[in-house]
Amino acid sequence: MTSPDRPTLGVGLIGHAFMGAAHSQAWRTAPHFFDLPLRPELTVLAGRDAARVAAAAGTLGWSSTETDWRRVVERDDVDLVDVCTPGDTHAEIAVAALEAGKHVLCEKPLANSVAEAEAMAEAAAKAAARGVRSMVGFTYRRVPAIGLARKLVADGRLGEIRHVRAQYLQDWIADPAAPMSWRLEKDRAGSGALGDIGAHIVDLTQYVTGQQLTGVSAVLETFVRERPLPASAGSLTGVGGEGTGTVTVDDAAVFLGRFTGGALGVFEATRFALGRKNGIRIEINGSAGSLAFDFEDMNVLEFFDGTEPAETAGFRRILVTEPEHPYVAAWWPAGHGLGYEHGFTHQVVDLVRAIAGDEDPAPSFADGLQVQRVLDAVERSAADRSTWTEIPS
Ligand code: SOE
Repeated sequence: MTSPDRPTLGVGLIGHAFMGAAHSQAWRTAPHFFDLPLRPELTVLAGRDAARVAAAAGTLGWSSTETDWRRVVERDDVDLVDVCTPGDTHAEIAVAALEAGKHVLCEKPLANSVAEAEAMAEAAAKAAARGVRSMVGFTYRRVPAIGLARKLVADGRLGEIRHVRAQYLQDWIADPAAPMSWRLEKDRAGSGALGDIGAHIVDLTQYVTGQQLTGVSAVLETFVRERPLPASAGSLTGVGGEGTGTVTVDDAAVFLGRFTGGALGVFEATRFALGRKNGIRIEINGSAGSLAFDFEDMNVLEFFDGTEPAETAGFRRILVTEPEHPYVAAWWPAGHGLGYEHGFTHQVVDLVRAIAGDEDPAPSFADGLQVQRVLDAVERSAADRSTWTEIPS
């Protein structure tokens, strides 16, 4: 619990759809469960439609609203700008906020292109020299089982990493009648399954292994090219609009990669895996052990210790709900488990502590840029039908 006499951190959130709601609950909840050095205040929520943003502010707990994000960046009672808009606006908002001296949390992927991400990373580096901090929202890093996986690798429990297998599986557009959304428009989202969910498994595998991808070979596919327009903008499900729209992004991305430490990676990101709702599956095989994670069973990490006698060795199901596990002590008694929203809460906790401690939070905009370079290499490899595409460092 954060003491009421801690200095405040005025937050301005831009965007109030799915991610805006997830971030709102994190800003609301974090100070109640964690002892934070600054007390976040839900100062202002921004959205383009006055009636919709007012309704969202009431539901999500924000004290005021704006219909122009520029007003949020200008306001003296805002210390931090949280960017939860589609990717085509990330660079403009984040750079303006950093230049105005506001800390920034920006949803992933960092940008829609490498050029935008470079500008953002440059603005972040300049701002950091003035004590202004920035972070990109690769939220799943903050799942306790992922934190434990990273620790096991860093402690050498897996030995030398040989194989990295990663899938991000959803099915929300497997039905050709599922409506258009901004996530299916290249101009707004940058890419499809690749940037929306593939970016997460690129970040997660690099985070857990402590290694970076050096090159890729990829294929992308768009299975359904025309879709009905939605009843309302931003709706992921409700059809009912007039006519159809053209899908201009990939529906699925599959690629091979090689990591700095020599490990081989196999990646699959798709929204067409019928029955898989939010399956983030990661399996890593090293010379001394293996581990496996599936977000659909997110409180569990499977670990195989190759040093155990063959007679009794086997994958062990670790219930990652002990107070010794990352973040867990702040929540419930052992065995009671955490959910999707906790990753967002932990993200806020780490960001606020970094700001107060005058440290650069991770993942930084530079980390976001590096992931953007991987996504770009995947797109170039798929477009060229080339065998191998290097990722510039
Ligand atoms: C949609 O595919 C989405 O909301 C992603 O954009 C998020 O990053 C992921 O957490 C859940 O799925």
